Amino acid sequence: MHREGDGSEGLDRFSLLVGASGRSAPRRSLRVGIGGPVGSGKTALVAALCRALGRDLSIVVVTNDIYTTEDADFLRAAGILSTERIAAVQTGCCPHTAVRDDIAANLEAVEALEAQHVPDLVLVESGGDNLTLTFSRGLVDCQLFVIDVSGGDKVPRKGGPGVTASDLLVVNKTDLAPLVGADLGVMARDAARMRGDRPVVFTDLRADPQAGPVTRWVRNRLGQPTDSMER
Ligand SMILES: Nc1nc2c(ncn2[C@@H]2O[C@H](COP(=O)(O)OP(=O)(O)O)[C@@H](O)[C@H]2O)c(=O)[nH]1
Ligand SMILES: [Mg+2]
Repeated sequence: MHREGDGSEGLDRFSLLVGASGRSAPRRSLRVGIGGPVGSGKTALVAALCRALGRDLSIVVVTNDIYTTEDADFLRAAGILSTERIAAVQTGCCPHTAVRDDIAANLEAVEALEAQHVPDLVLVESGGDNLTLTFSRGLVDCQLFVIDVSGGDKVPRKGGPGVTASDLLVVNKTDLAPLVGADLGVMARDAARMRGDRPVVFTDLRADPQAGPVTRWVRNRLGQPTDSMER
């Protein structure tokens, strides 16, 4: 991984990763879970992160769909990442189960990609679900929760662990706010009330296909400087 500084931030993350995985063998990747309701923009965000970070980081992606491999197929067709870096898990059950409770299929997919590609960054997209989805810390190191404005500005104050406890809350499709009468100020205020100090970013992936605020957050988690080209 390309990293500046004296390396201490990398060492911190390294030991954290060993602790988080509970495995004896160290790994160098940062595993990021991406959850949120169906259609909020999770796959679009995965594509944006690959677009923004794929030039100087090694990235692999695991998608989860309940009955299909649609998200993996979309990402492969988009050509942002080589196809062998994308694996699809077909959960056949509630998305929670596959990323929180019985994580065996996801862990197997992640570890196979890690063994083959030695990535810096592993993105695990959950199947779309309601506001209660969370990832097991045995599967990922941190998790993003993606909601969008199209259901109106009430979603952040509805709470649920995705909104309150995720490491980063992403409020996507801000371009649609005027069309549905969603007040972004209300969403920001409610999100801050529900989340305390945990960060919230607003994105319009149509206008910003590199998801600048999310890319900077991920770089920060990787211990990389964030004043680069995504700004
Ligand atoms: N207008 C608008 N559409 C978006 C944005 N982000 C994603 N979309 C669209 O929303 C739809 C669902 O996105 P997708 O990433 O598949 O959602 P997922 O089910 O959460 O993975 C797709 O048609 C995307 O092109 C955005 O910021 N603005
Ligand atoms: Mg998706």
